[in-house]
Amino acid sequence: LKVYTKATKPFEGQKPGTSGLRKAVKVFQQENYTENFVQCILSAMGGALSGCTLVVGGDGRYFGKEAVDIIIKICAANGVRKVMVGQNSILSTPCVSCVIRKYNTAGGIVLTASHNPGGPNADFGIKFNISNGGPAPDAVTNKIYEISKNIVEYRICPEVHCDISVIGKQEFLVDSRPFTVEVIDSVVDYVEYMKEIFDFRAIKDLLHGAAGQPLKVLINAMHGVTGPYVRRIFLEELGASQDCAVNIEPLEDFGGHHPDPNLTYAADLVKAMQEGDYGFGAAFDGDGDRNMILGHKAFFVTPSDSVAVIADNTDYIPYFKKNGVKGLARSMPTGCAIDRVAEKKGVEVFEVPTGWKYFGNLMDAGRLSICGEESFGTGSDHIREKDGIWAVLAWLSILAGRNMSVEQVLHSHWETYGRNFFTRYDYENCESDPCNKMMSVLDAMSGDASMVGKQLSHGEKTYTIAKIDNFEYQDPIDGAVAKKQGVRILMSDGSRVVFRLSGTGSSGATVRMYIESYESDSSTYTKDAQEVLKPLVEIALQLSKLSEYTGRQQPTVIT
Ligand code: VG1
Ligand code: CO
Repeated sequence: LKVYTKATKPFEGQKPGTSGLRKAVKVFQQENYTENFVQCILSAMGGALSGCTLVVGGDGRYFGKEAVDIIIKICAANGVRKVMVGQNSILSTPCVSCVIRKYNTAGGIVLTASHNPGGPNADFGIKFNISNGGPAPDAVTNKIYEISKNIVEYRICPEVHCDISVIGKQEFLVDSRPFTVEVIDSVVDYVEYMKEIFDFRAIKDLLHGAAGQPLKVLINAMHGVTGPYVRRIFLEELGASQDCAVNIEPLEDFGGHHPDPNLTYAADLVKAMQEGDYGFGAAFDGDGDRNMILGHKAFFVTPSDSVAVIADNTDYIPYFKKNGVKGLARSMPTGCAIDRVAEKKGVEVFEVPTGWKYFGNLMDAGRLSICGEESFGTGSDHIREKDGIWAVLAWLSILAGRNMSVEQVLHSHWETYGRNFFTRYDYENCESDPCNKMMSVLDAMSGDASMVGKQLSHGEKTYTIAKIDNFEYQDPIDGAVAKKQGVRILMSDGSRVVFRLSGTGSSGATVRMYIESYESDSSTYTKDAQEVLKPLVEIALQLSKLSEYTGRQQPTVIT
């Protein structure tokens, strides 16, 4: 088959954000747009490209199959030896990470816009993962972006036609070199790995009530990619009844919803849990790396607590019993509950910028075992992505091991460590210019020494600013520096306010405001986080003049 070199022109803004390039489907459908970006990814691989194997798959959203077709043709023309692609293009983000590591490939391309809606009028995304299975670090994504600004041509082999619905190998000769496309089962490798990490027998006993009452679970895949994984693991392996799993058919538009597991967008799960028939509920995002955990009657586990609880209960997970727990970490805006666990256990704890790519080096260096983000991301060094199904299996292992309900586990955690109350306000799709202005005003504040010691009051509550900065991180392993990762206002009592702009939106600006406060008085533990944090929320809104800049009186989403 022949390779063609096609002339092209650069597109503006092919700059990967927090997690890949995310734009409207219509943007990706422009002539040469997707081709350009894929060529830039491959070109950025440099000497590692020729003869390599790449993994390709995605969350099943609209335009995914077209993108797989383009990627295969461009890989063939660029000297890639083999592409491993999920059947019908389906691979969850954690599964891509798992497959890259298992087969030692040079990396992978993930077709997803994660929690953003899908469909012809919604979003698409392309993300590159490196050979450790994790999202490409800034140095790589910057290189991709630089190449995209000057691209003049791409290489493509249009005659490579593959049927990605049939598992197995298809062989081609491209410019007289062999090229293989291997269509792989979307779930097998991942499921095998989960069975190594967890004690499936113990979880099965919990669900079937071997030691008392059976635990009824409700798993909502939100029509994202986790459906097939949920079916195989929960229905087939663990023998849960059919009504325990809902929305497990992946849909190209996720049924028209935001596939985002939080209290707003997973409202149907919350409602079903409130009715009280189920003891455990969970939902995942479009690409399967996020999770939300609920207890009986929709008792909400804030993700910052979830990761702390898992870190505190590793005795019930065979993987950690075998490998030990080396260190813990969270992203900067994430609540600090896990820091207290690290302190008690005498292990290192790291605070990194938002985005899973910042955890990878620490894991590769053997210094990090468990980490999480407030944005419903939880995971460990078993792979290099956050992992929704893993989080649910971890929780079920803990419930089985401790013979407690979700709520009891949380209360026991707070009794030991105190409670880090946490909330996040999202103002989605605001106008960019005023939001940038607000951030630059906050940035200026963060450099103003006179802010320190300033007292801020609302009602009965007064906070004193102990430190204010725009978060900067130096990677302890390779020394790379990430600047301006969000304005942090640290109060003298340990409470925190953080402002940053989202890096995953496809248009406009999304402002995120994160509020945290620590309480060690056990009479507060059962209080509603919104009530406890209200004064600090008001103070943060006043200080930032958020309503003036965004024109919004209310956030789009509160978690
Ligand atoms: C958001 C979250 C961040 C997460 C990222 C990717 O980024 O805040 O914690 O890592 O999404 O998650 P941002 O820049 O919009 O705040 V996923 O599941 O969308 O790949
Ligand atoms: Co995701």
